[in-house]
This record gives sequence, C-alpha cells and structure tokens, in this order.
Amino acid sequence: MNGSERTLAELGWTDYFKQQCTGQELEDMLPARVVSMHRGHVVVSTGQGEHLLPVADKGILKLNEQPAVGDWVLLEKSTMLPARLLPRASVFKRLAPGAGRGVQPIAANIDTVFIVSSCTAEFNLNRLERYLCLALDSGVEPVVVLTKADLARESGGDSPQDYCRRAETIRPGMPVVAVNGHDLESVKALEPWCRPGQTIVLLGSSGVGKTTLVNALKGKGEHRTGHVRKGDGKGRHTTTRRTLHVLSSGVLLVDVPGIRELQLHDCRDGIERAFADIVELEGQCRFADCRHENEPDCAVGAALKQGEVDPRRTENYRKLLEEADEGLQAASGKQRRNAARAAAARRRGAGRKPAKKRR
Ligand SMILES: Nc1nc2c(ncn2[C@@H]2O[C@H](COP(=O)(O)OP(=O)(O)OP(=O)(O)O)[C@@H](O)[C@H]2O)c(=O)[nH]1
Ligand SMILES: [Mg+2]
Ligand SMILES: [Zn+2]
Repeated sequence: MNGSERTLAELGWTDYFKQQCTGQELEDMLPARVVSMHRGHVVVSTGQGEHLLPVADKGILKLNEQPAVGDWVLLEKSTMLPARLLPRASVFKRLAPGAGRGVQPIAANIDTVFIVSSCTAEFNLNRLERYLCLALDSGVEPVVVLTKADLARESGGDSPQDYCRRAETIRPGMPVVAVNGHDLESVKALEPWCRPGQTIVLLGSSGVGKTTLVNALKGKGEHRTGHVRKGDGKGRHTTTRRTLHVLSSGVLLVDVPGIRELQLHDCRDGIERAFADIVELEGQCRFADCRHENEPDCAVGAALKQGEVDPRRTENYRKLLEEADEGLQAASGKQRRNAARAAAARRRGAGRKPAKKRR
C-alpha cells in the first residue's frame, strides 16, 4: 500500500462482503483487507490506515480461520482487534511444502489470475496446466501472461507469437498475452483485466518477472527484482512475502513469491475443468476404471490414435489426478473430510453426476 487513503470499494469491498455482515457488525466493526503476511503478524488496511495484527500460536487472534492476503476481516472499532474473517468469494490453495502438509491458502477474494510464464527455456505446458487446474478449482478464469517477449528469439528461435500459440492449446478461448515487462507500452496489453477494484493474483515460477510486471503496471520501478542470469534466462528469487499492491489505476495486484514447489491439493474439480474434453471421452470408455492403455472400447485410446487428443495432455492429466489424490491423502484427517465434503457439495450444487471411482 502506498499510504494514501482509499475507500473500501477501492480496496475491493463489494456487496458480496457487505451482505455477510449483520447490521450490528456494520455499526461496531470496521472491515479491513489483509495486504501482507509476515512471520509474526499480518498487516490489514481499512483504507484510512494500516494496522498490524499479531498472529497467535494457532492462527490469528480469535479468528475463525487462518487469513491469507486478500481476505477481509472485521475489526472491533473499540479495540481494533480482529473479530471475524468474512467468507471468501474465491481462494487459491496449495499443499504446504514439507512436513505437516496442510492445505495452505495463497490468496483470497481474487477476480482474475495471471498465470505468469516466460518466452524462455522456463516455458512448459505441463506447468501451465498445473496452474490452470489451480485457478479453475477456485472458480476464477485465468489469463496466461508470457513475459520476456524480448528474449524469445534468443532461446530457441521461436517468436513471442509462437509461444502464445503453444500456450493457447491448453485451453480454447483462454487469453494469452506476451509482454516485455520492461516496456510500459507492451504491458498495456493487460489493461482489459486491470480495472479499478479488481483483484488480480500473479502466480508463476521464481524469476519469470511477476514483480517486474507489478512495477510496470504501477508505471515505476519501486520493488526489488532480481537479475537475469545469463544462459538460462532465469532471474534471482527476490519476493519474500505475499503482498497486495493497490495501484493508482485502482487495480489490486497480489504479488506472490515464486512458487518453487507448487503441489496440488485436492483440486480434482479444477483438473476436471481443465481437461473437460478428456473427461468427456473417458465417460465413453467401456470400463469405468479404464486406464486408456489397451482396454477394448477405450474412447480415449481411439481419440489418441486419431490424433484428436494430445498424448502429452492425456499423460499430464493422469499425473495431475494422481498428485491431487496424493495431496488429499497427505492433508490431515480433518482437512481431508472438509475438502471431500466441500467437493461433494460443489458437485451437488452444479447438478453433476457423482465423480467416477478414483483410480
Ligand atoms: N528481458 C526481460 N527481462 C525481464 C522481463 N521481466 C522480468 N525480467 C527480469 O527477470 C528478472 C526476474 O524478475 P522478477 O520480476 O524479480 O521475477 P519474479 O517472478 O518476481 O521472481 P520471484 O520474486 O522470485 O518470484 C529480473 O532481472 C527482471 O528484470 C522481461 O519482460 N524481459
Ligand atoms: Mg517477485
Ligand atoms: Zn479408456
């Protein structure tokens, strides 16, 4: 945050959040948005100023849930202590790395996700699909932003347009934009999504140029970025905490440190959306537990033979499903039950058939 005053609407407050509050709460409490997370505290903004809320051993003081950047909390006007975290319109989660392996919220109440990759050797369709599943699981449509368009020709001879065309194959109709993060004119291509009050999260590997993009969208270079290493086009890891930036244009950007190990949690819904064509074919296989290897009447196998589906996508779909199932098992018993219950409720809500047996 720049320190200047904002209205709640400028911070992304909408009727969706207001409707979650009782009349009494609207009188006695102040809504505040989580703008950054630190080791011992979180920083929230009411628009009039920023407040530091200490984090207790288990979650923030009294709060019902662990907050994430972008969350809205209600602060008691008399004490300025947090009372309640408001239900989220959307949340991006991942399986926490290392021991414990709980599901960790990355950012909340997001309108658009920029999946950031680059026109360099880092570009990888399987990785883009991984982010796509995560985005679709939270119900938010992604935009793929390919940075370092100026370096495209250096690493392999493909043009930025070639990179865009390859990225477009992972989801028909998904916007894909190539930019040079150092060129403010080029970054203007992202304006259609950067509307006032809209919250955008930037997800992508370390060094792809997320912070550089935030700076370019701000129109100035005030946040530290790393240097591109010669040879592999990678940058050095510099962003160390998730931060919500409120730009003068009114857009809210969440810069996330490069996610080295983006492990899928139980985002089976997102995977099924990202690979809807393959899921549909699977429904036509003779056996419900078909592995699409050599089984008779295998619709996926037939489509592969006809060249109608990409073998890489089919293989990545299978791998991501397996990983999500492992993620589900790795999460603690309570989280596992909650995730399964929420997924079942979502499926019921969408009027869909029950999920097929897990393989
Ligand atoms: N040539 C070129 N360099 C870029 C571009 N975008 C970013 N860079 C450089 O790439 C390096 C890494 O950029 P950052 O913005 O720090 O990357 P990041 O994604 O924020 O990285 P983390 O904070 O580690 O997640 C920096 O040296 C940038 O100057 C671009 O479009 N073209
Ligand atoms: Mg960064
Ligand atoms: Zn099959």
